[in-house]
Amino acid sequence: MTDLQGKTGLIVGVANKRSIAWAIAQAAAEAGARLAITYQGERLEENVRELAATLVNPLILPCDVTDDAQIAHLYEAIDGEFGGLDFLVHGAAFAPREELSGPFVQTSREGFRLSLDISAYSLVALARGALPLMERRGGGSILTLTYLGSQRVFDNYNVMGVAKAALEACVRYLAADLGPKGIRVNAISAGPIKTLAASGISGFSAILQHYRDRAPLHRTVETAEVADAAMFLLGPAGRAVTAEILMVDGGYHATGM
Ligand code: NAD
Ligand code: 0WE
Repeated sequence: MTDLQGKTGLIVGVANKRSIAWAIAQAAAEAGARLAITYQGERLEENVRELAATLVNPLILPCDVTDDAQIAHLYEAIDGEFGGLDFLVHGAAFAPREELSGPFVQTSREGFRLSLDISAYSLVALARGALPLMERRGGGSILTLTYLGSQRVFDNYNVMGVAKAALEACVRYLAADLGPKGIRVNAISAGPIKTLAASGISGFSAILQHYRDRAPLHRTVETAEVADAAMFLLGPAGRAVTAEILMVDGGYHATGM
């Protein structure tokens, strides 16, 4: 099992118990890490506080990733409490609902801007904030979550696919930048999972069924399985791995006809 004893981590992207970031938080806590967990606005605060109550001594803080002041305050609080940071898990993504149906060519300028701000740029902003805290620890590990829609066209994924392509490029550029400081930057590309971010996506059940039919493992993946892969990338076993997009999708990505 991964040993994160004595390590501290920041988890961004927990909305509820089905969140991929929550599964990663649970696995990291199980491995002995002390965690700071953020919530996006008061709407989700109660949810996150209830979940975090099951952890040992968590730090719970607000963070809307579009707000530089909140990011600055977040790292001040973590610095004050932990005095450093060993890992960051980024699981924030958003596109306006109207951009996730219909033709991609109709993507609005504002929808495009907001989607890339929240889903891609936020990794850069959060990595920059983490940098001094991780440097003090002699290195660190940064992990984000992506989807194959970055490389292939999936109906209705639309501007999120463009945002995930940008996010994956950010992983490579950040990895090159931060590697000399001992900071690794990776992504897990997960297969589809019925989380809050998937709810209300018309035809999501059909996407899940398509993966069951086509993926080499003939099943979908679970958040706990994504978390197991995350433990590899966050922990000592992943120490030589950076700039990597690790597919955790039952092998779906390898299929053709
Ligand atoms: P989720 O809804 O539980 O998580 C998405 C999170 O993004 C939420 O916690 C939400 O609060 C946060 N977020 C949105 N806008 C934000 C903002 N302005 N500031 C801060 N946080 C904000 O759903 P999930 O499926 O666990 O998604 C986590 C990540 O995994 C996302 O990057 C998603 O794209 C990715 N992913 C999901 C799937 C899937 O099928 N569910 C597959 C592959 C990758
Ligand atoms: O990254 C995602 C979903 C991200 C997402 C979801 C929503 C729904 C609610 C971003 N923004 C929003 N905005 C909302 O208003 N996934 C990988 C899951 C997903 O979403 C899809 C998919 C898959 C897979 C949307 C269309 C087609 C396929």
